[in-house]
Amino acid sequence: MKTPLSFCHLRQLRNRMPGNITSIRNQTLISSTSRPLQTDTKHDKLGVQKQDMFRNPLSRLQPYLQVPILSDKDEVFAPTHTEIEQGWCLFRNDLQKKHEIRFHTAVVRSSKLADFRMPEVAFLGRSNVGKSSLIQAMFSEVPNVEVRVSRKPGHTKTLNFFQVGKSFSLVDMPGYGYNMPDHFQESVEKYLQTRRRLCRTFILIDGQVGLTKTDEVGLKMMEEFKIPYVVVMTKIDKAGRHTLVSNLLSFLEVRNNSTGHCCFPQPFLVSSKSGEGLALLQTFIAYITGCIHVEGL
Ligand SMILES: Nc1nc2c(ncn2[C@@H]2O[C@H](COP(=O)(O)OP(=O)(O)OP(=O)(O)O)[C@@H](O)[C@H]2O)c(=O)[nH]1
Ligand SMILES: [Mg+2]
Repeated sequence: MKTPLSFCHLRQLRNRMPGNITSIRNQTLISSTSRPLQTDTKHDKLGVQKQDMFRNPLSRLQPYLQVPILSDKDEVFAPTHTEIEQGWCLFRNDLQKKHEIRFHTAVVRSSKLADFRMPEVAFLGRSNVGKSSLIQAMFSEVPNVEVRVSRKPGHTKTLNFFQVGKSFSLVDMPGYGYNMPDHFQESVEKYLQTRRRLCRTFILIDGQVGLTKTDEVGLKMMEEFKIPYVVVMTKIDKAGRHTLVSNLLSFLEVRNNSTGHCCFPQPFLVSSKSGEGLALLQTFIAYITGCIHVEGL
């Protein structure tokens, strides 16, 4: 009998993805004669300028690839500047309009949790990939909301709910893989499989490290559980351009070979340190939770 998949099987997987995904990389990176790809030096890191805050980081990488990152048949999220501003505004307190962001609750088991009567979006990924940092960065304009981050993997141990006005909740979760909590199956997996108002799960992948075996199993399990998810590549400020392009292509190859249809085709690239990509992600969250309308989708 086939053993049901569980994230708990990921506890031991700490090794990196074996470097067998080379086919797309080799074919599609523009050769060094046509447009030089710099090596991963400190100068090569993505330094975000203020005017770039609303820009999709993918657009910086596209010139280095011969094929489009997203094909014509992919659903592409490309909001206008005004729509991004609308999405971004939801992540700030506006007490006059009674839009308040606050920490709501921390639980291990969600089965007894009340229905908060608003959509929820959850953040999942390997321990230390940057889940809590991403939520912290999205709430950077809300000083009274504390989101704890740590260099030590396995820091977040509970499902932490943050309420964004009456619009939606963001759920920070324990990471899987190294130092994952024993209750992971009962807490996180159960939540993912049973929570009625969970509208999308964001799976975070480290942009510098790339897709690991652990991440691959995680993605496979989302397909198996039939849970709609979106991939977010984190820490892009740390990754050199070449590394980032390569890791992005590895993910796209896995996505293209996946038989399921739960993955939103467009990956989001973010840095919680520089802020790059955050406004676009915030707008996407506002859009999928039904808070804003985006033309052309
Ligand atoms: N340079 C850089 N470092 C980051 C970024 N995001 C997170 N980090 C660092 O990565 C480490 C882990 O971050 P967390 O946000 O605690 O990671 P997590 O996924 O919540 O980890 P667990 O709760 O242990 O599962 C911390 O030292 C962060 O400062 C980023 O965008 N850029
Ligand atoms: Mg955390």
